[in-house]
Amino acid sequence: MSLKISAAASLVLAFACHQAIAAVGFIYHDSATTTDGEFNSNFPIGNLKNSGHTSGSDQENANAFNESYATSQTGTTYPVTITLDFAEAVDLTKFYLWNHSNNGGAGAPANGVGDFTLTFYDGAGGGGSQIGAVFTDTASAAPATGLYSSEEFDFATYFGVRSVEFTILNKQGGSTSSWVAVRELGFEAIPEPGSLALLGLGLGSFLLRRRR
Ligand SMILES: [Ca+2]
Repeated sequence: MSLKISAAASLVLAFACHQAIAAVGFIYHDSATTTDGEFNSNFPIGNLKNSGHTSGSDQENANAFNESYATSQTGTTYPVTITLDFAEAVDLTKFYLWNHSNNGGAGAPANGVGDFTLTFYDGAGGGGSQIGAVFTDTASAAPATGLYSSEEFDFATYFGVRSVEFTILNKQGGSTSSWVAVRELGFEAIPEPGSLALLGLGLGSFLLRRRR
């Protein structure tokens, strides 16, 4: 193959490489399941991604009773495990959590997540091999009123993730009394190193052509 790639071909290559990057920036999981059921059909697991956020800075309204939470069943036994699946392998470097809030007075921030872990797998549904070490942290309570952004949890990148087990060990203050709720969650994905290198190669050859 000739190294004299035409400018047009370079652009096509760059575009093709860009398209090959599965998911970058703020992303939601593609599907989710939980071992602990739901409070009722108004608070299904699908509510973890029903706000249409595009960044962790996007805000939820603590005052709104809009049935936008995923809530485990009454009499929940802990830990509560939520398995988040991705249709394609992604490289994750940050977790965004919009914890449970007041829900217009019907609930309270105390019913939000307390201690939790994230376990990353290279197979779907918590299958395949575990990637790296388990991430452990404690979530802050959401405000009882007003607008609020996500709480961000940074970690060294987990590469090639197909599923994440989000394990809620307890609620705010360490309580394990009945149900726990989450308003919304997401992740930050970075480009695969290979895709980024190819994108650079494509753009680089295009710029080289322009300089001649
Ligand atoms: Ca939601």
